[in-house]
Amino acid sequence: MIMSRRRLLLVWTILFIIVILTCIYLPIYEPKVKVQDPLVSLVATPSRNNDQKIYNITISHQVSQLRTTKTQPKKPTTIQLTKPTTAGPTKPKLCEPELLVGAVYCNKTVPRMQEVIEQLSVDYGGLTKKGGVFKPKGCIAKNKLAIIIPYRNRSEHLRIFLRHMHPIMQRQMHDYRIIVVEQAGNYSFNRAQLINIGFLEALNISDFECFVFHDVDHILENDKNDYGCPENPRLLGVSVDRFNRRFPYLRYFGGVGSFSKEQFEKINGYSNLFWGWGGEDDDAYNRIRGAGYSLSRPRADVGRYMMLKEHHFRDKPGGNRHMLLKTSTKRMYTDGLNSVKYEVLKKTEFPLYTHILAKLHEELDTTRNATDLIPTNAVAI
Ligand code: BGN
Repeated sequence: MIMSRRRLLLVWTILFIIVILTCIYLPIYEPKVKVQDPLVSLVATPSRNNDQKIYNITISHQVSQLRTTKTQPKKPTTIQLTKPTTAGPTKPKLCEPELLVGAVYCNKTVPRMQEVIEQLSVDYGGLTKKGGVFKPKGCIAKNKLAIIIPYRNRSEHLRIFLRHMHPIMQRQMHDYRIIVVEQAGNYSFNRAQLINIGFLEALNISDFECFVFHDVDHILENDKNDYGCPENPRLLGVSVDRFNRRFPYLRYFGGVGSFSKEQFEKINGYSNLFWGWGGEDDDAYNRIRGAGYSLSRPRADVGRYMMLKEHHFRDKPGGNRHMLLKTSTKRMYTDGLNSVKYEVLKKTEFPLYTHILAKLHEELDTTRNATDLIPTNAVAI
């Protein structure tokens, strides 16, 4: 009886020791498993500043889980508790604009540049970086876009334009830069050369894939008019108040046009020979068709623009434009991007745009006959 009581006591003691040891061992063991995979909790904490970091950490998390599974038995409770439920994709997605509203209000009052800077610049809590640059966060923009503005002496329009366009481009989620190319001096304006210069200088800044050539007095009225890369050269300004909302004529390519880099190179840019107002856009239309592209356009209610009238001094119409238009497709491979001559006098990154002041080669004016530039072996397209 005594023996059996002793035995019973021994059994209880052993059981007691086991219970004590288990209690001591478990709390030590549990944190060890958590510490083994500290990256998991990092994944669940989204970082707004460093998307690449999130991506790397997510991968590390998966690798670390694999390693755990191989070397020791899986502990499902621990993994379930700490595994993030929301950190889904391993790679950032393509940007999809979700904040577009369609018709937008156009504020035509003229602001001071400082007011616009205070509304939009990162220096004041806005989203636009120095040089007029924006890149969406948390997703990959479909393309890299340069918005080129041929410009001279339209400061009021530029301020209205910047205040209006930056927020729209940001809602469209483009990775973009606004580049204003200003013609130095008082010689007659050459919109087409400024466009060519803008294209070439933009490519010196970055590897842009899409280009929008934009008159500064055109204010977009519908934010669903997409400025991204078009499949074919695209006329974005279809319905303009100045033309009473009527499409001017079938071959019209003025105001706002968009190209991919390849398309613009294929047509060799615009002609350099159109000094003064008019014709260069019709010539561009001929090149587009001559290179075998069809022209695309948005629906009229989407490609809607208001044209700023005040502070507008129109240049004299170019005297030789009618004659030049007869030879568009014959000149297109010798007169254009590959023949433009200019000098960049100044390049500045202002808070809301990149400014390029260019001096053009004015002797290329009407002193030359258009036919001088047609190579003798040219084939008409
Ligand atoms: C046209 C101009 C275009 C201009 C539109 C709209 C010419 C060439 C001679 C026929 N074309 O007349 O450049 O965009 O008007 O204003 O002048």
